[in-house]
Amino acid sequence: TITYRTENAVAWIGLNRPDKLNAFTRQMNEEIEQAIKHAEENDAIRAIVITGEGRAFCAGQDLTEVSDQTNLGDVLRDNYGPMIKEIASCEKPIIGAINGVAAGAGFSLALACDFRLVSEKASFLNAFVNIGLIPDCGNLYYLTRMIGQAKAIELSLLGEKVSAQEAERLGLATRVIAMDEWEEQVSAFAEKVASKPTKAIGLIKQSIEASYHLPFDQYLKVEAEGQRIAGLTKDYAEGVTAYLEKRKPQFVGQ
Ligand code: LHQ
Repeated sequence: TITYRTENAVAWIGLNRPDKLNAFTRQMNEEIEQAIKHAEENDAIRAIVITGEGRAFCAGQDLTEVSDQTNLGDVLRDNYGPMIKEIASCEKPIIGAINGVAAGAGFSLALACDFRLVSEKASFLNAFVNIGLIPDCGNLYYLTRMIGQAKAIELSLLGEKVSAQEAERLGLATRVIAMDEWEEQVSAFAEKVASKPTKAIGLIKQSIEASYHLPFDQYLKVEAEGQRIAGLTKDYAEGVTAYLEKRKPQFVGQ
């Protein structure tokens, strides 16, 4: 239900149920989790792209797989939890290449990424309320932080489509990309991110996350520990040397 390929230092994960707008099945949840794990374990990979095959990014849970008898709490805990936690704890940068509509848990998946490159024909839909459910998979955790409570409430309670342009105004989109430049620009962005000091990126992500739930003095301890680790990397040594030699650094991700 997904495609996986690597090119240079980038792992490409494609959600691959195009005739169902890449709606999630349990199998797809598991395959995404495994693919992220696989990319994380491969030292040669320094950026991960998640995108959708066909016209959609992801329409959320496949609604033909769940009924009103299904315990949705268990579905979240068992099917989605491991996938979302894998993404949230991933030390490598994850780029959501939002090629088309991202609805329900597909919207949540987009929010869990570090960047959202948004096609001009894409849209976001917090669809849950339209079927009597609440946003899940960390959706409100991310959304309130990204766009503030007022807009998060608006999107979640009204359940209306947000266009790519509106997403950019709200701060949801890293950038909006014209359709005729889509593949080239997404690749160029992914390659750029992959050329950065990968260990520092992982530590920056951890620090941002820690900042939300630690008192300041404890946050400073996390920061000092992160900087200790960053200071031991080859990329730090290269960064300083390149600066002093007035040349561009060649980071290796170690
Ligand atoms: C679909 C779906 C879909 C199945 C389109 N399922 N077939 C929920 C429960 C359990 C626990 C965990 O948490 C969750 C998380 C969730 O994600 S709940 C929210 C689930 N998602 C939705 O409610 C969104 C439903 N879909 C839509 O609102 C629309 O399809 C969107 C806005 C995504 C796209 O609209 P259109 O571009 O007009 O396409 P379409 O509606 O014509 O869909 C094309 C086909 O895909 C169609 O099948 P068909 O056989 O008629 O061609 C749809 O039935 C199918 N499809 N989403 N979630």
